[in-house]
Amino acid sequence: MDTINANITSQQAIELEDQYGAHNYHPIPVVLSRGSGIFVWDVEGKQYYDFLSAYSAVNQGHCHPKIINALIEQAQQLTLTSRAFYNDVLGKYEKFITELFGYDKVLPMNTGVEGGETAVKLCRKWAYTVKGIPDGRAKIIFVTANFWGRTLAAISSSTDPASRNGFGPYMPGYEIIPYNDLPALEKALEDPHVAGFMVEPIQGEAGVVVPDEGYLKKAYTLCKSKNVLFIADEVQTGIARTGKLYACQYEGVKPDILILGKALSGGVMPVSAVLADNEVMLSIKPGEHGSTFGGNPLACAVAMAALEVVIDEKLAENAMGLGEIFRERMRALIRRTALISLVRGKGLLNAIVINDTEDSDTAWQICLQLKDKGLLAKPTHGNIIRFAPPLVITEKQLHACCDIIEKTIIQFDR
Ligand code: IF1
Repeated sequence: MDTINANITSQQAIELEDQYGAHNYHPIPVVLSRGSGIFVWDVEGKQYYDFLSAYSAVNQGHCHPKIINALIEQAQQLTLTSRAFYNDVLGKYEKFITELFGYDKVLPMNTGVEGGETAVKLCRKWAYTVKGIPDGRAKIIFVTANFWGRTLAAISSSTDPASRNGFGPYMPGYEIIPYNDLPALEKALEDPHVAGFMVEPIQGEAGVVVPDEGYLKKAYTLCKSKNVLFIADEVQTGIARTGKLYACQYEGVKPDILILGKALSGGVMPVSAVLADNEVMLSIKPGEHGSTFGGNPLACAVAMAALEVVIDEKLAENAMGLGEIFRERMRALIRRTALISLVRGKGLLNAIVINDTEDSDTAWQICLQLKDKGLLAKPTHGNIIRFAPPLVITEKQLHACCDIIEKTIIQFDR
């Protein structure tokens, strides 16, 4: 087939996807063929700053040499054994990641949503075998505008019509309360059948929504007072993105179950992990949960390298410092234009809110103009743009990017 090896134009690539791929996405019209660090290039060779980082999966930058080397070296040794046999990398990785995050045990999975599923299953199993909730009655509390993936268990907790509608029937055993609402949590926790509370420390999909200071700490304390597991979905906020190794650290909260994904592999392959201490983790017994690929040697080698890069290159510290600069630049911009009203976020997970309605296409139009000026970002909802560059960005580069954003917003014209 010619199309497989021949170089194609952006237009041809878009047409192929349109004709042969399911229409479950609506991408920004740019066709990327190469990435390095904070940059990606399209098939015509145009260079862009990547301000999405594959939804925070490439925190370490595109094709980080240390991670790619780990991938290549391990790929030449052994890629997959299944968990029917031991392999010589999994144990090393498990020791490394549990010591780094301070947990007794890890359960390795692949995608973020599998991490969430694992957490929910683990929580239910713990509820029946340790907490003593009657079988089949365990309840897990979620919050409005949560996002943890596309499986039926995940969309059953969703309040977003696009994610949820038309895919029923839905999974029972959930209760949804408003985000950032401690009295609502306190009330929901009165039900003795509540087993867990699952929350993103900063809501990504919702548009980088940061809860009030103290919310996570207080929510954790409330959960503890009712012997309810506090489950943190740090698939997007974890791995240094918000300026800490994981975002709950801002409030000194150690979740009972911590879910990681995305940048755990530096964006090289799907690698997720669920961390918990023995009392929780050992409630799942052999044969009760797993995955063909979870804990495969390739993933383990890649994840160790990806975590080492985060530590060696001080990516959390960089995200923390540069995040302050980014938000300050955006606040200066807000004083100059009526087009944007707000910047919010932590570390290098930020968003600006456009002064327009949620169903407008202003954010989309701005993103198209940013693309023309060499910066890629994606709208979330009609009036929010998320800015999340790889954490290896330098201060000088960040200023150059803020210049592009500033110029685009000031000149914005539809
Ligand atoms: C898509 C947004 C981001 C996540 C959190 C678990 C998962 C995700 C907090 C599941 C995934 C994604 C998936 C991606 C779009 C996306 C997203 F646009 F919806 F808002 F990142 F911000 N927990 N987030 O954010 O991880 O199974 O995908 O590995 O197209 O669905 P996954």
